[in-house]
Amino acid sequence: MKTDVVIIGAGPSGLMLAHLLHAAGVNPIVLERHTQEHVLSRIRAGVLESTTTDVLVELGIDERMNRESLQHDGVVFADGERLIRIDMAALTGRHVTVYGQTEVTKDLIDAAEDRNIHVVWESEDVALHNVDGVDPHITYTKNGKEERVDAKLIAGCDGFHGPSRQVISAETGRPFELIYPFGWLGVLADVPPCTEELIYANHERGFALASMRSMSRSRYYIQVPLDQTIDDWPDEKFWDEICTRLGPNAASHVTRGPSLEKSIAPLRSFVFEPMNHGRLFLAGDAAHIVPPTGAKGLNLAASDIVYLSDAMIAYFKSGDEAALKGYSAKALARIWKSERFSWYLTKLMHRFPENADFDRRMQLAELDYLAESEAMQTMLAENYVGLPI
Ligand code: RFL
Ligand code: PHB
Repeated sequence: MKTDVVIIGAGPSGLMLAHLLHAAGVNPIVLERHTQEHVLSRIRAGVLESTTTDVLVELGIDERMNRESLQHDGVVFADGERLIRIDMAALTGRHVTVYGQTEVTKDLIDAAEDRNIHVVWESEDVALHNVDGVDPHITYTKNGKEERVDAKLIAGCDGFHGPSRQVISAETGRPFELIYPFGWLGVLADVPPCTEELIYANHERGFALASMRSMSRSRYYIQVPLDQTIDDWPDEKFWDEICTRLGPNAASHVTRGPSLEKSIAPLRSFVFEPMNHGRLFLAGDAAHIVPPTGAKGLNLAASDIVYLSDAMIAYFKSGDEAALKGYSAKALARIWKSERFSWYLTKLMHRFPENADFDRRMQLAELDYLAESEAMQTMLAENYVGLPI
């Protein structure tokens, strides 16, 4: 097969890129290792910046999102007893949209079928060849048969563990990484949320987050040590802990119910520079990871794709190599700012095992300052709704 762009990975990055290219008359083929059902079974992000919703609106894939999503004008930070509300709408004139990554992905997959965008599900053993040579191509296996796709450009949208980043040698690319000494235990349950807006809580027992997918489906998280597993957290113990950490105000509104999903995710900050090599361009989790505090992962994937699709379309329309060359630097400028915000919020809200008592006093002083200072609230609101692209 021959195509303009081969995209590895049918997560949000790969699917958004495929749609934007297709809409501009550029031909993509998407290769995805898993089945559609598996891709849609992953419970991940829940908060969308306007950068992300704008892409869906531009593509005309916003009908269900407009109907089912929730608009949040504020976000709440808790320290023990106190709730500090940041009025994002008043401070920035903007809001965030609560609509799950699973729903975004489902809408993108359904629209890809309607628009005849070629997605090869269950493509195994994807391998990249000659990414900096004259005939870049991909090989993969489907139903036991080896296939080959020749493409002018390759997009590595294959997440943190995918093969794309691995073909960039240590002489050419450089990783920057920070691993945190805890993870997030997440629980999804069909119970009404305890609050209208998200609550990020700093408690002396550790971080907690009250989030939601709808007015009848809640998503809660707590910070846990890395040596624990979900077997350490039967439902009742989880509900007791989340109530303690959210504080009495929010806890009095928590509705308990059986967990639909329970998982532990490690926390990591990671950036790979540069985000391209030859004809290969990385986007989304393939190039960077943020800790989930601040909900930036999916939104960064969307902003990468805005930059990358513009550059690829300029290349196919007018042979413009400059836009392709500028992609990495342009994307990284925004990525590092989101990395900073996610790292900052993680440090402000979690209990770190070392020097815990002093750190907590610093955190409480900072939260106190946040409660009093409009300048500080504006910094937080501006970053939370998403920096301009
Ligand atoms: P994805 O979503 O990981 O998609 C990559 C796709 O590539 C496929 N793939 C391959 N395909 C073909 N051949 C191979 N060899 C392949 N290897 C991998 C994978 O099957 C997959 O379908 O990356 P993408 O598209 O860049 O999107 C990024 C977002 O998914 C990610 O940033 C967020 O979900 C991060 N994240 C969260 N972000 C938030 O903002 N809030 C959250 O609450 C939140 N929770 C999470 C998360 C990420 C998690 N991961 C990656 C483990 C929870 C988890 C568990
Ligand atoms: C979620 O709803 O899954 C969620 C919300 C906000 C975050 C992280 C995760 O910062």
